[in-house]
Amino acid sequence: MKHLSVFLIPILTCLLVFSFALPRDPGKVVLTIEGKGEIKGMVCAGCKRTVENALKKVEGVHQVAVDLKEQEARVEFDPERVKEKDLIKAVEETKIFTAKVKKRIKQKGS
Ligand SMILES: [Cu+2]
Repeated sequence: MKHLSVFLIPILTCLLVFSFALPRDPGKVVLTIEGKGEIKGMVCAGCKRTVENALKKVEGVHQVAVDLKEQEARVEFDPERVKEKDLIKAVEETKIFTAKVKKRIKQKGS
């Protein structure tokens, strides 16, 4: 029995470490960014930064890429901590822009 645990403990430790190291499937969404009122949309680097910063501030957001030409923001986030409405709310809070979901990017295996 003793020699069995000599094998088991390293294996179990290994599995435990490995399960933490495995990246969890992130949530991925593309948001269409629109301007509010007079504002037509994102027109300059400042607009881009405003939207980027607003989204990056949301806890659980991993990555934000704003595309001025497409007027969209790609966001990668932890789906256990962030919901799409949190992202939309964050953009709304700029008081300059609004956002809506353009598409959800499916992960393989989900
Ligand atoms: Cu601007």
